[in-house]
Amino acid sequence: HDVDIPTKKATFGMGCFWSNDSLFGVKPGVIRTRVGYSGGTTKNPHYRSIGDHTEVIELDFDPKTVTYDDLLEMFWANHEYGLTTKLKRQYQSMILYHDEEQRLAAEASYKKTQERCKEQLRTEIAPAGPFYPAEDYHQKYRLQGHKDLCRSLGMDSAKLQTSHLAARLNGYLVGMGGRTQFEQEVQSLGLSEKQAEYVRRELERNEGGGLAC
Ligand code: MHO
Repeated sequence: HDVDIPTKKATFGMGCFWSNDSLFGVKPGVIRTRVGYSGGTTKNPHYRSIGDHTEVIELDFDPKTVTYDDLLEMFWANHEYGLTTKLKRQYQSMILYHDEEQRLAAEASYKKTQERCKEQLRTEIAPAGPFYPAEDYHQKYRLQGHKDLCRSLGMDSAKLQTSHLAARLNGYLVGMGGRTQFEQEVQSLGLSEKQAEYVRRELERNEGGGLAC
């Protein structure tokens, strides 16, 4: 199951990338997600040798359904951006923009947020440079916890980064997105009745729960 429409990219550093993958993966208009390392200069970073990079999430979104401003709002509302404690470079709060329009929107949202905050923001805003996808086991981390489901869907390492269904399930399975949205799109996701029932059960079981990392 693939969604083939024109998309734009967005890249954010918001702490541990597992939970951000779930958060954005169920957002209407977000088509695909992948997690990785960016924002630094080290060549070929890995989780255990991240160098000066940061954990980031990269999204392909449909700008007709969700705007970059909507995504920025999610950015500010869903992470600890290091106001009072200095964060490790691995968890640096970061917006990596892909064009001039994104740069202006990012800077405006920073300014707006700073006006509400007493502390100096430390969020970094920089042009998107090389993005290094994280190891397979970090992609759709929450979905990968459901081994039988992954097997029945034929989730291989490519699909973990390119499948719209994978992005959605990675959120629904931890209770994000909500039952109403799930029912609205379950037909188009192409799940079997048995798979849909399984996801529904997990969604309900986890709804409203926190997203520990
Ligand atoms: N608590 C997790 C964070 C992982 S996140 C991908 C760990 O220590 O492995 O940074």
